[in-house]
Amino acid sequence: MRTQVAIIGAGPAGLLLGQLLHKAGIDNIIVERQSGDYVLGRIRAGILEQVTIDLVDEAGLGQRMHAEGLVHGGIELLFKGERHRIDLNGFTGGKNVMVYGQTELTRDLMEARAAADLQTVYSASQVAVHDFDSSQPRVTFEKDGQVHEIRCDFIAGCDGFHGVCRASVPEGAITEYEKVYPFGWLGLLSDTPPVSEELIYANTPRGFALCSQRSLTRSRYYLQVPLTDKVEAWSDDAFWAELSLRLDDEARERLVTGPSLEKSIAPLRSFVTEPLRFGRMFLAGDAGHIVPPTGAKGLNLAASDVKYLSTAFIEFYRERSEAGIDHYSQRCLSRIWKAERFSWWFTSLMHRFPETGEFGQKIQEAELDYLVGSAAASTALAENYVGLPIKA
Ligand code: RFL
Ligand code: PHB
Repeated sequence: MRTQVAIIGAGPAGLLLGQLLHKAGIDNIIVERQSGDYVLGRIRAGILEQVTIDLVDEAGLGQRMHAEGLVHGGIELLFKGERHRIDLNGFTGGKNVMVYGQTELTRDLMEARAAADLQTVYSASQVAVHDFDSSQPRVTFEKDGQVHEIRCDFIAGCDGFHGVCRASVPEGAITEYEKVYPFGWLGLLSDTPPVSEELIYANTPRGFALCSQRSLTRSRYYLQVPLTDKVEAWSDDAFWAELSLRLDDEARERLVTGPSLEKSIAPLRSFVTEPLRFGRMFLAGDAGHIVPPTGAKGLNLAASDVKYLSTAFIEFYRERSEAGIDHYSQRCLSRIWKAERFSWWFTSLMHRFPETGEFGQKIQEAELDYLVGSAAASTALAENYVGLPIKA
């Protein structure tokens, strides 16, 4: 097989890149380790920034997103038993975010790819990348007991945190920065109406909680839990009881409970790889960086990487210019580190840390008090939450 860009991973980064390249007339093949159903079954992100919405529109796939996505102009912060609204729209001169699940976005991208008859190899095993330090990189994989090879101009490593691309870089050529948090998020999805119109981020003596949603009839809730907790030990009843204890009186009364459609525990991590380019292989999305989910930045960062990478490839093929390729790492990392900082800060502000004593607790409360009372601090939160602009 031969293609221009071999994309490893059919998550949102890989699928979006494939679509943008296809629109620009650049040939690509996606190789994915899992089946399509498995990829669609993963419940993950829920919030899209304007930058991501624009990119989905650019790919020509925004129709269902605009019809079904819910535009949110604010979030609520709950602490010391009271809720305070941050007017995202007001503090950013009219910017919003959109509630549209990663699952739905992935479905739109998969359907468009199938409709355009673009090649995606699902359930590929033994995926390996070769010769990316030369001008003729290769990808090999096994499918149905046979070994296949793709010869290509470039490899896009969109294979997530546990992928093969980053792992194939020689040790001395890569620097990794990491922070692991001493807790996880237990998430529950249910077909119940959301407890509130907007998202509620709660800092409570029992730990952090988040009330999110996927639609007017589907809710997504999260609880901060110790890393030692096992999801099997959390019955639905136990989840609802604990969530209830972390809400304010009004939300507690409004909370509608129901059977879980999905329940899982995710660890929280901050992680950045530098650089993101290794010869003719490029890392994009979770393959190159991870943020704790508190700032809702993971999927949106994957989208901004893809914007820079697709632009760089288009420049390369149309204008024979390597400028975009040469600047890829630096352009991405500048935006990535700002999102890392925001996600780390918001995580630190909203969670209970085992090592923080009463002093730390008081400082957190003072910062939250300051945040909701200061237009300057609220503006800083709002402009980061809706997403920093993509620089050309
Ligand atoms: P993905 O989605 O992990 O996709 C990578 C794909 O690569 C495949 N793969 C391989 N394929 C071939 N060969 C191999 N050797 C391979 N190894 C792996 C995998 O099977 C997979 O299909 O990465 P991508 O595309 O970079 O997308 C990143 C996002 O998925 C991620 O950042 C977000 O989900 C993070 N995230 C959130 N982001 C937001 O922007 N807003 C949110 O509200 C938000 N909430 C969340 C989140 C992530 C969460 N978890 C579970 C980590 C909430 C949670 C709970
Ligand atoms: C979600 O709906 O899954 C979600 C929303 C906001 C976050 C994290 C996750 O900050």
